[in-house]
Amino acid sequence: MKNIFDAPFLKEMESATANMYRLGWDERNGGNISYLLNEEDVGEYIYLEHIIRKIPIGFEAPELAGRILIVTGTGKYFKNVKSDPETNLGIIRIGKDGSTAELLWGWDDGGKFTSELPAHLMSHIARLSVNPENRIIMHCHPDYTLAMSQLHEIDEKSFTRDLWGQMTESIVVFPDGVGVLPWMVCGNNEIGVATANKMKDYRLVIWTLHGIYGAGRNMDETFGLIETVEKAAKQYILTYRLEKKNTITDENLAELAKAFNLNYRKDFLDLK
Ligand code: 2HA
Ligand code: ZN
Repeated sequence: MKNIFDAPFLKEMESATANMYRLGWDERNGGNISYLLNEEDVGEYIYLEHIIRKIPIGFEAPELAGRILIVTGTGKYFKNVKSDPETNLGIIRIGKDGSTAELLWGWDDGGKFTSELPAHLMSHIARLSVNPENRIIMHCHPDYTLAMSQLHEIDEKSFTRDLWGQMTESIVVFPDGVGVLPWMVCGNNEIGVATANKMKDYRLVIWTLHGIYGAGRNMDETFGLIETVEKAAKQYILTYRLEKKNTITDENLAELAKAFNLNYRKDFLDLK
């Protein structure tokens, strides 16, 4: 067996949580990440037949039965993951029944997975149905995205258009736009279903007055999506209600889409 503390997937979780904390996206126990792993990769580091504990998930995810994920823990702080991954993270396998998490490693203080596991698993199922290569679901509370969600109407077309309009890179990074949910109670199946429904069309979903969900094939892609939305939201806030001398027009966005061969949400632009 190789040393789990050298596992690339563990290092990716450590650096993602450390970076997110450093950027102020994950105060206290805010935020959560789940990462679908390949059985062969995990099997090099832990015995897959050794189940430490079985933890009820609270809903059924038969689509993910047998799948293994590394997940942040409930009540755990992102700032502490790097110095103590075994307490703050867990590796779980979804049991054959689809409603039990088999703990294979981690949460050595008796802890368990994030309270947002329903939203994560349902989002994985939704994203996998669109892109079988999707492996990451990431949630956090970035400042400017949160501030923008206080000021902006809850409308996917205008929210996306306003993010795209802040800077040239936006439409290039997220041509599929952002989904937006109204304020909801978090941590339950209802918000999980609502998030997963949006995830069928978007890799990014804003939770109004709470934060953002991102999905991607790997950690960099997912992190980069959220980072780019947050940067655009920062521009929105920095220039809010100020007189703008220069703007990106719908025609400019269409030019960008052509130049970068983007498969973008054409219905989000009003082209003449
Ligand atoms: O895990 O961010 O949404 C803490 C949260 C809940
Ligand atoms: Zn949250």
